[in-house]
Amino acid sequence: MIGAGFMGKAHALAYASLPMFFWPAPARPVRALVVEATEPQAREAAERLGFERGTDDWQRAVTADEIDVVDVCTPNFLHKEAVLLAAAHGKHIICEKPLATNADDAKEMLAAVERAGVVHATAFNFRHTPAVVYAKKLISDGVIGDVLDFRGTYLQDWPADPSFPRTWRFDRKLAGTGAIGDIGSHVIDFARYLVGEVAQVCATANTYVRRRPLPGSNELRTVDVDDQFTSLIRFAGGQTGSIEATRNAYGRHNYLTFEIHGTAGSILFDYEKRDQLRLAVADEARDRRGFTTIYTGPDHPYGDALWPGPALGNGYAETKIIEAYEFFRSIAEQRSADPSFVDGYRAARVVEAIAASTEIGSWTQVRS
Ligand code: NAI
Ligand code: SOE
Repeated sequence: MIGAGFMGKAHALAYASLPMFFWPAPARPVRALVVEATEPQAREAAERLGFERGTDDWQRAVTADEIDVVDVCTPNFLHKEAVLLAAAHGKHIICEKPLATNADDAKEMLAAVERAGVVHATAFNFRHTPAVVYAKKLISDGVIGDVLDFRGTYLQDWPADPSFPRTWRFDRKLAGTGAIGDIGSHVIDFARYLVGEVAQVCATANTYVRRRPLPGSNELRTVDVDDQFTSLIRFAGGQTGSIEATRNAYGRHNYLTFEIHGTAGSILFDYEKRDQLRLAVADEARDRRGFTTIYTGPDHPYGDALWPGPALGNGYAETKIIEAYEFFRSIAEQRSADPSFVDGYRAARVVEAIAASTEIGSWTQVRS
C-alpha cells in the first residue's frame, strides 16, 4: 500500500477485517509492505497499520516479487506513475479516486492494466453501501419503472473556514480539479452505476476562498481549483439530471445524496442516513402515497456478512471492507472487479467535460 494517511488507514482496516466479515474469505489480504514519503513515517505506518515492513522506496515496493497486489492511496498526482509501474510488473491494482489528475492519464492507466491482464479496481466505495446496492436492484427489477431523471449532491463544509490550510486538494498540479474531481466524482459514479453513461453536461463553478495559508504557516497562496460546481447532465439513454457539489456548505458535513424519479416510483438516498433507503411507488393508494423508509439489514445486500439486525449502523469502514472483499474476490475468481479502472476512466471523462463546460458556459460532450 502506498500512502498511509486518511485512506491508508481505511484500507488497512478493511484488509484486517475482511475475513472477520466475509468467512470463508475469498482470499486473505496480507499487509506486507507500506510506503510513505519518508522512512520514519513508513516505519510508524507499518507499526500502526499492522504491516510487516515500511519503506519510502515506492519503486522497489511496487516491483517486489513477493507483492501480488498494489494499493494506491496517495494524493492524486502520484497515482499514474505507481499504477503504470505496478501494471508493468503484473500486479493487481486498486487505486483511489479520482483515478488521475486528468482523463488522458486515466486512459493511459486503463490501457496499461488491460495490457497486463491484471485485476484493477477504482475505489468508489460509496457504491458498495448496502442501501445503494439495493437501490440498483430495485431499479433493475423495474420497481420504479423507467428512470426519468437523477439528482445528485455532495455537500461538505470541512474547508469552509478560509483559514483552513492550502493542502494538496487545493493545488491543481497535485489534485487536478477541486470539488469536481474530489467529491463530484463520487456522484458521477452513482449516476453511471444507477442510471447509465453521461453523454453531455452544462456546468458552472466557483472558487470562494481564493487564497489560503500554506500548512503550518501564515503565508497565503492562491487556490487554483473549484470549491463548488453545479452541472446539468444528459444521459446517453435520454434521461436528464443534475449534479452539484461544494466544500463550502456550512452545516452539510458529508451530504452525499441521490434522488431518482421513474415512471412508476422514486428512490431517495442520503449517505448521512446511510442505513436508510426511501422508496415511493405509484401503485400505492392515493391517500397513502409517499416515501417508505427501508432500513438495511440481514435481508439486504451483504446483510449476511455485516451486522445481525436492521439499522445497527454501517459506517464508512464497512463500505471499505465490502470494497476489499469484492476486489479480492475478483482476484480469486480471476475476473474483472466492479468498479474497475473503466469506471474510473469514464468518471474522469465526465469530470473533464464538467471542467471544460464551466470555462465555456455551455453544453459539452463527454468524450469517449
Ligand atoms: P492524505 O493526505 O490523508 O494521505 C496521503 C498520504 O500519502 C500521506 O500520508 C502522505 O505522506 C503520503 N505520501 C505523499 N507522497 C508520498 C510518496 N511519494 N510516497 C508515499 N506516500 C506518500 O490523503 P487521503 O485523504 O488519504 O487521500 C489519498 C487518496 O484517496 C486521494 O486520491 C483521495 O482523492 C482519495 N480519497 C478517497 C476517499 C474515498 O472515499 N474513496 C476518501 C478520501 C480520500
Ligand atoms: C474530502 O473531500 C474527502 O475526503 C474526499 O476526498 C473523499 O473522496 C470523500 O469520500 C470524503 O471527503
